[in-house]
Amino acid sequence: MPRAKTTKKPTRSEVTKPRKRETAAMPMGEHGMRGGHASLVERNLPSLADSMTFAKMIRPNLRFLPHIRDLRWLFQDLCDRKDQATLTDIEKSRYLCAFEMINNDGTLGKLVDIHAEMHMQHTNDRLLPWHRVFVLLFEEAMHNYHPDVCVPYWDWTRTDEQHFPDWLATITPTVTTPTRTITVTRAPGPSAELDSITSGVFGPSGAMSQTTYGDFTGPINLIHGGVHVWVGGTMSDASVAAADPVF
Ligand SMILES: [Cu+2]
Repeated sequence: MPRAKTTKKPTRSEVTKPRKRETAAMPMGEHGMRGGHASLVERNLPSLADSMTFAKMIRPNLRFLPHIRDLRWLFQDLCDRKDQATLTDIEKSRYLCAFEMINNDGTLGKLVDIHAEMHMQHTNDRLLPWHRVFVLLFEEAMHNYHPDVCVPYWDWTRTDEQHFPDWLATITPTVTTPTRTITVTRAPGPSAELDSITSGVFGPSGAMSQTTYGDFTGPINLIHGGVHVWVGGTMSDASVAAADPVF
């Protein structure tokens, strides 16, 4: 019996070809990508520059409106980075919606693969700046769908937040990257463990008592790794960790 015709997987060159075309067709700054980091987004996630969403479509048009100030809620320049425990139900649902959208359009998968690559971004001084740019790209991708969404922080040093965030507990997405499919799993540890990691932050020789960046990043790397391991499952493996929305 002849084998059923299967869809041919694109070769690497077929996958990378449109990237060149997109970059050439979309000069920096078009479609309302703002200022300096437009090129950064384009370079790393060219499909973002090429995609067109409602939020993006109205952004450049509204720039010329005299009452743009009344629309600040839609076009905030900087993110109001809130404690995840203080988010309203609307803020949580918008965040989850934007997360799902960038998962569906493939952007999240690309970011997960970038994080899995070797950029020397862990266990050294590059940890904080590298991940700051990574979160910026992640946030910019979500702004494609919800311009007012900001990545919140989880203050696991607070006694009342020393547990896995409730609103994310049931969110275990399957993320398809350009190279694999990842289904998020977790195995959070006991609260007391987060409390002991906290002593590395505020303790006598903890991260916050350091006075130079070099001295600060040493303990921060250990603390950061400790929380990844505490969450467990996907988060405890750097090659897949960024697929978990708690990341
Ligand atoms: Cu990382």
